[in-house]
Amino acid sequence: MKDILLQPNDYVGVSFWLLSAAMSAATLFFFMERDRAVGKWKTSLSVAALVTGISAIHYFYMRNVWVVTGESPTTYRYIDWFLTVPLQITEFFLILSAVTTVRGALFWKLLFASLAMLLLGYFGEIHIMNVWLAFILSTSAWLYIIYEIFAGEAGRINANKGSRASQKAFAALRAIVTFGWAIYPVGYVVGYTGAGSEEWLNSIYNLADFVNKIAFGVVIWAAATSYTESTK
Ligand SMILES: *C/C=C(C)/C=C/C=C(C)/C=C/C1=C(C)CCCC1(C)C
Repeated sequence: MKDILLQPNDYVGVSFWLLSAAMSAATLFFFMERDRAVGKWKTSLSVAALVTGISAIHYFYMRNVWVVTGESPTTYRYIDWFLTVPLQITEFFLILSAVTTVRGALFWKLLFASLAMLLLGYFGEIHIMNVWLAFILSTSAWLYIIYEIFAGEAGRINANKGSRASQKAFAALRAIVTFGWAIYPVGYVVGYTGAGSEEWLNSIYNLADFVNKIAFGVVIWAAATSYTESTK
């Protein structure tokens, strides 16, 4: 019978546990640090805290599903992503509009592409669509986002627009969407090809969430607090 308590050799279970603690602590941190920020940076820190907060709630549940059943908590994971990815796209767009002139239509394009990316990935993971067809389509949606933020109108950053803090935050967030987000498709490929796949799938997704939710928040926090201090 599968154990109902976390076992010392259940490394994936331990990573779920660490993530739920880290997401909770990050949430508290971003909320408390809000006081140090000025103006719209306060909103940015609130959004960062919402992202880790929503994720913490899901990690509490995902951890239990994993420890008790040893199965991937796919539905909880995707509900989490469906809530947090749009919030991150919103945050990204807010910072983008501070460094260049962009049309509102771009926001909808990024939002739609990110939702399509997640929906297709979900269809593949719950096997209502061929795993590799879903992968190819989902990856195309992600590549489209990268194209938009580098080559599209979002790529034409105006060096004279926005503060240095927003310029730096934009560059860092763009790197996260490119390199940080790349960890997810790697997890999918390893998870659906290799042996011991459920373990790999979940460890890689957990690592990816750590980078993309906590590091994402830290980038915003660094910009928010440096802006405050440089203008004092
Ligand atoms: C906080 C959660 C975030 C930032 C989640 C991001 C998720 C992705 C970038 C997922 C991408 C996928 C592909 C590009 C192809 C395979 C299927 C996915 C959904 C894992």
